[in-house]
Amino acid sequence: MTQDELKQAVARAAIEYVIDGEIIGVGTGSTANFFIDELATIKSRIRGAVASSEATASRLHAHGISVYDLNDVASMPVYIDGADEINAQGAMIKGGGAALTREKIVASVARKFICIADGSKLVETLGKFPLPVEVIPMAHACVARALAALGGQPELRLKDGKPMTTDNGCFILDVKGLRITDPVALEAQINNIVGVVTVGLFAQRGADVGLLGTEEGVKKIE
Ligand code: ABF
Repeated sequence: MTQDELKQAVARAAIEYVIDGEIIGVGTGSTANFFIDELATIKSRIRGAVASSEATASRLHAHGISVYDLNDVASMPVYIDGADEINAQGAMIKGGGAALTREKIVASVARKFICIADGSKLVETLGKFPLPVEVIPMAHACVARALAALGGQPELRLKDGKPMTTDNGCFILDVKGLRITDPVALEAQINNIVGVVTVGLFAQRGADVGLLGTEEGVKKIE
């Protein structure tokens, strides 16, 4: 199976977690896009969705799915999103798609986080994928120094030769060289650096269920 077929399989499997008559939180990225396309096939069963990025909102709109402002939604049963890495405990690295802050906010309002990914994202120790950290633009250099002091090698993410700007008007530092043995502690530590908006470690609030696409079928971790 191709990687896209594995992503499609988990996207389809995630439909079983959608609750009729409710609002669903929807993540960002290619796996989340497959999920949005599946969601469109059952759109009459849901009230609508909250999007974790402008790109996801556009795709939901294109399918005729109502997109709610998070400020108008007090709670939602489920948030479904991809990941760049996930471990067996459900801790994740996210943010390769630069939507980490909105993803973390929407996930925080959901009662259950379902992570969908192809099996290659399952790792024993997080950190091979560079850890994204969203930062306030004026602070990128001082935050980079603080991340280097933690043992990482931060690099400012560029697009067309300029710092890439997120949906929130901020920058991203991608931190290589971290072997993350205690993701909960490192998440708290990086969150504490002045100038950091969000760290792409989702460990304090990790995935409740992971659906991983493998050649042997969809594997579930919870
Ligand atoms: C989002 O999309 C992210 O937080 C993660 O960076 C990325 C995963 O992308 P894909 O599904 O394309 O591998 O969920």
